[in-house]
Amino acid sequence: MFEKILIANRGEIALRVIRACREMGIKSVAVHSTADADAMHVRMADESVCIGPPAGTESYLSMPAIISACEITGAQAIHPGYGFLSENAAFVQIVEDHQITFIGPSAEHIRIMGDKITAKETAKNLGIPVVPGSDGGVATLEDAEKVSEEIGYPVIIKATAGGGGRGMKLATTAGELETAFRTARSEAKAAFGNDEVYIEKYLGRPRHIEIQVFGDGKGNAVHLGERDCSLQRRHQKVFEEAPGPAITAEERARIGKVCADAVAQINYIGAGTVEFLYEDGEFYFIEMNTRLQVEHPVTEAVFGVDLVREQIRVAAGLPMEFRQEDLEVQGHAIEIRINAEKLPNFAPSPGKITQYHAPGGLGVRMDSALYDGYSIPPYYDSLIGKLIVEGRDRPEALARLRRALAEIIIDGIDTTIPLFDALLAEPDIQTGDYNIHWLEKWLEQALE
Ligand code: MV4
Repeated sequence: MFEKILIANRGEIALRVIRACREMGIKSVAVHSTADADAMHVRMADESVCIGPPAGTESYLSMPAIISACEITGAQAIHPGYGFLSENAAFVQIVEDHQITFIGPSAEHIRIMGDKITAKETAKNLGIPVVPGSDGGVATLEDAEKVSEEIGYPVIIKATAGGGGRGMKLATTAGELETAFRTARSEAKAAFGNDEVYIEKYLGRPRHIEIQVFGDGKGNAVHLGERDCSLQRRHQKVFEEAPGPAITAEERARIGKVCADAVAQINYIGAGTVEFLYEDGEFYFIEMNTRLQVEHPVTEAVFGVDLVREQIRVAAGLPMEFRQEDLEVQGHAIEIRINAEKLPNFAPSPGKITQYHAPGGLGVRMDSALYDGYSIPPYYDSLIGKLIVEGRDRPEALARLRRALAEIIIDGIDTTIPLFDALLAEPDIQTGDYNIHWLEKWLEQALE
């Protein structure tokens, strides 16, 4: 096992990894920008190294600075968290060239899944159901017309180098195809330096359902059910839950096995998430994320596992601590993302926290790097906390969420907490009757 791990991240996810390290008797090294000298992850780690100025590009994204920090401190492995360098194949290669272990998948698997066409083709070949569409890239308007006629309108045009909703264009009818195709290509070129696009049948009112998978890199893999992450604003998740309110135990077992078998076939190592659109009882693969996700705690809650501990174990060459037959959903968990943002426009709201009080009690987990007197710097993501609640069933989890929200105190800045008080009063949220468009539609009238 590693003696020392460097965490190439900040905020709540850095704390999450430091906590797993401490429980495993592993020393932790925090890295930080000059803006984060007083951050909680620096205080909580065993050691820390300043790696650059405030801008993420010059600190948390600086590969030489992070490799140097490993060499200076003698850290044998790097945990990337999410975001920053977590899905950067070139970084994984450089880490390995320095005889340091990257706690995550191989550079090759990250590369495959980072290219959305290769990802979809790979998924299809591994037996995962995909959205009907073009086989690979579509280079000409004629090809775009041909594919679209075959699959039927509406169609969606997506950038190969995109993902997470960036660079998508909808064509509802044949008349809209030319403009959509040309716009998608030029926007993809401008945003990603790659104008390749592909076409899919557009699904009108799906849910976003993602399957948590985990591999040992030696041909063994399990699934840990699904999360419903349909409640999103501008492709940012806001509220996530496990299990999905619309998914049956039979569906979970079936699609879960398909995903676990797929990643086992490629000797996938560590945590991964297979993303689907789910409509009328069918799953359609859209993307795979090769990292630990922000919303992993809801899966941890209902399966009773520590995903970060398992990531560290398999990276060290040890077996997973669970087998598929031991993994059963128990109860219900919900996560809400608390951002330092001012409603109704979600404008960033950094600044000094004059008072912080975390909620507690049965079934409540608050993952946050806040503390009294902390100043949230303006340079990074606005996520400042994740409140995760669990109950024996969905109504109990919802009741606990309402109760925990009433306990939280975050003073000195604006947060998205009031959004959740309003959201929890909605009958559709109480029954779980929502899809990927529900939140944006609701926001149009709820927060004027
Ligand atoms: C789609 C779609 C409808 N049909 N693909 C957006 C993010 C990216 N991961 C995939 N996205 C979508 N792909 C087809 N064929 C609708 C979306 C989409 C969406 C997906 C998940 C969660 C929120 C969303 C919001 C708008 C559009």
